[in-house]
Amino acid sequence: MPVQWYPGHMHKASKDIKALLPQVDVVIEVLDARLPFSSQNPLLAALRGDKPCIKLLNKYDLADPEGVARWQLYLEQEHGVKTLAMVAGRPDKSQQLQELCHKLLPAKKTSGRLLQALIAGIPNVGKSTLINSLAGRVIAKTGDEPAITKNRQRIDIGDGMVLFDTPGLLWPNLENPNSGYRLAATGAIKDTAFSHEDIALFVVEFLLEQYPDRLKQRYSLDTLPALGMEALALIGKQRGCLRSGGVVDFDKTAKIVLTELRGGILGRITLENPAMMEQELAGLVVLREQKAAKKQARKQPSQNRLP
Ligand SMILES: Nc1nc2c(ncn2[C@@H]2O[C@H](COP(=O)(O)OP(=O)(O)OP(=O)(O)O)[C@@H](O)[C@H]2O)c(=O)[nH]1
Ligand SMILES: [Mg+2]
Repeated sequence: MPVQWYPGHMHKASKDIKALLPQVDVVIEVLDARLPFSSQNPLLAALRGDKPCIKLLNKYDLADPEGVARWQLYLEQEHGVKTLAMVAGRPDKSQQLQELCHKLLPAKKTSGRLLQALIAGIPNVGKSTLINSLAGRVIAKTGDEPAITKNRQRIDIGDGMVLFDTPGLLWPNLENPNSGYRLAATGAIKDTAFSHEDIALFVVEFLLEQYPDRLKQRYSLDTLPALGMEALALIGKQRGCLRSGGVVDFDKTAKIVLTELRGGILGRITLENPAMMEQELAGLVVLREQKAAKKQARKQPSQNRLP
């Protein structure tokens, strides 16, 4: 089922989280390690205030370790924030997470009170997989389709810890067009205005810049063209994605590139870095100002118009 981001969803999620927060000792924000900026929920930081927060960079098995390390340094500059690179489902990593929670809040364990953690994150980042792994049994349904978790759950995972599953639906920041592309590239959002070809082109352009050797190796390309569209055409030819008359079938080629990216076949890749984020956030400020100015101009009386 496609995900739609109704204002009602946002309102309900914020209300539910606000109601739950007084009981919560630590917020565990699950992010996709390949896109820690684009997989954030834009309101969560404001909602959680100064509650301690662990940012879990999940799907670390698919992300570039160097890129993740850079994000960890960046994210931990924020007061009260710790990070952990995670592969949800791996027991050693679950153990590390529990240890980190107790380390952040040592008084809980010594006082014998339960440590209560809220697991929050946008759809498809791996929250349910993580909860099942922490609980040691299947509690939450998991799946490739976003928006599977519907109801709030309180789960005792032992060792003095209780989890709350994300209530409601937390949406990603789709105001930034590049974030939309990256979320679509990883398969986090399926219902987008972009075609496979648009998304694959975005990915190939990024790979040409950041991971050119991976492209060369995977698609047996001796040299790389400067343009993404040309690279996509070469990949199509290599993979025999041709229509009659030898014309490249871009849709088929795009699907191959996206499947290989999502499955980690192109190697471990991180799709954004803190510098890109800063630049895109600055671009968004300009975009918002332009929109506000246009709105204001529409509201102005027609004094400047000719009679
Ligand atoms: N490779 C990899 N896949 C993961 C990892 N964690 C989760 N997944 C996969 O990602 C998909 C989504 O996982 P879920 O646990 O259902 O995600 P969710 O955040 O609960 O999603 P919603 O309930 O829709 O909000 C599933 O196919 C999981 O198997 C991970 O660390 N590595
Ligand atoms: Mg879930």
